[in-house]
Amino acid sequence: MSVNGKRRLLSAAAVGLGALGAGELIAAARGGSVIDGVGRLAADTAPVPVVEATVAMSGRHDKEVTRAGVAVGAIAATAGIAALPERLRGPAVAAFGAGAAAAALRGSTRSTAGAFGGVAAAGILRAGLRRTPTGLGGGLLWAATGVGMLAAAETLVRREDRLHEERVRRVGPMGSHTPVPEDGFGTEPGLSPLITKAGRFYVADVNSRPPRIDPNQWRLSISGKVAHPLRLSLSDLADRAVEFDAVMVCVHNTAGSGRAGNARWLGVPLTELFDHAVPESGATRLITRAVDGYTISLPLAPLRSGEWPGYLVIGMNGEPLAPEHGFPARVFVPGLYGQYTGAKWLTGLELADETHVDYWVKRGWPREPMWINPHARIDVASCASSGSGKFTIAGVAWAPPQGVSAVEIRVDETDWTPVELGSELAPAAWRRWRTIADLPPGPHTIQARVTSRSGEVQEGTPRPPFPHGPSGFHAVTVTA
Ligand SMILES: Nc1nc2c(c(=O)[nH]1)N[C@H]1C(S)=C(S)[C@@H](COP(=O)(O)O)O[C@H]1N2
Ligand SMILES: [Mo]
Repeated sequence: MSVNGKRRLLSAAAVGLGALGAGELIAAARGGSVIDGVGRLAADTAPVPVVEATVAMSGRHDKEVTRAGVAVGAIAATAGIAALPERLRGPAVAAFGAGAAAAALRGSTRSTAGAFGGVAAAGILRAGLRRTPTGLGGGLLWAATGVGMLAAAETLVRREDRLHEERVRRVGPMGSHTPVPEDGFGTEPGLSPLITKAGRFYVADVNSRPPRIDPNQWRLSISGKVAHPLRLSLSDLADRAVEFDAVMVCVHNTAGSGRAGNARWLGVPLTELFDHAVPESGATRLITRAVDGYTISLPLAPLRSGEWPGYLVIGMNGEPLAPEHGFPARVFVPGLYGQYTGAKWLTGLELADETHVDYWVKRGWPREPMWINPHARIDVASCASSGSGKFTIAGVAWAPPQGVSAVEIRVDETDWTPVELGSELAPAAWRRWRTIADLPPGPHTIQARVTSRSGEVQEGTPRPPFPHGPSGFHAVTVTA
């Protein structure tokens, strides 16, 4: 490509950035986002291998990576449009704007503000491409304006998020605030606390940003095949809620990763809701529906009998659920992977037959809820006293709902040796463990494994999350 050609593409990309920034700011001023609409479209339609690769690559930053990917894609597409013959550019820009608007208007997350921003961005793009800046200065001005407007849009969104967080806090405490019992380990530098604070708890869902739900307007409907449909407010639910401790684990939590957290939850046992609503004979499935259009359905029989103790959760660690963790309510069945445990940001519970197909099941994930594979994570592997080969090895392990009966480590794939366990908060919660290993000089690989109270020993063969959940030992290397 000629130097001029390259410069033209760069200028066009700068115009693209400017137009995107303007569209995003216009959308944000009305409480929406062009980028988030396209990001959600990508999350809803990407083939499973693409989703899996994105999650694996971006770790806990999948939302940021998706947003950045959308922005880079839009800018690259602008350069592509500029390379088209003049007569095709107008239709291409129009198609681009229509696509962004359609993405914003899709499904239950539809946003007219996002659509408006998309159309505005296309208009600005068309005007900008007609007179693509030729000099360096013109291009830089477009780009700088674009970056500035993206930053301004982000500021607006953050302000709305803060206002929402305040509204959530005003709901008041959700839980007894009785101190969490000590497990005997105190605070070990680097070792996960017994309870994960909301701000440190992993966040996983299909949205770019958490939906904002007004607690005063919100009602939970219990409908479908029930004798007594119900509509319950947050305070109706709070009156019947109990506390329980449990670990929540994402099905994408591969060996040693951080997509797991342990919390003290406040929730209404689902059995109690069923007692009031009275499922009819044709009801075999509980569908949990959310404002983001996500659904998870669970078999009714084990939930109704209490064999699977499920909860309608409204509090986490003494507070209302944080917006990103599903405020005002979510369903949680301890022991099931997050993807199968129930939806955040609930709108309703529907009792139904077997015909409904869930969000991820449409994309090829197994239909039936999946139980969490027991896992031991190594948080700490550090020299206990300098100059010696003594290493503190410590971490957390879980095997919900049965609980952890043993954790072992092995050095360089030799024999497994048991470690000391902290006392158990609850069988469904994670349990901390620790040991001192005396290591000869040189590099060593340390692995950990857990055994559940039902005798299930953690599977060591590495396996990716799709389709049956990840397995494999967490391993760390140290040099003594
Ligand atoms: N409405 C809704 N609920 C959802 C999801 C979602 O995308 N939308 N993701 C599920 C997944 S995959 C997980 S792992 C858990 C994560 O809950 P957390 O973000 O509070 O950790 O929420 C589940 N509930
Ligand atoms: Mo997940």
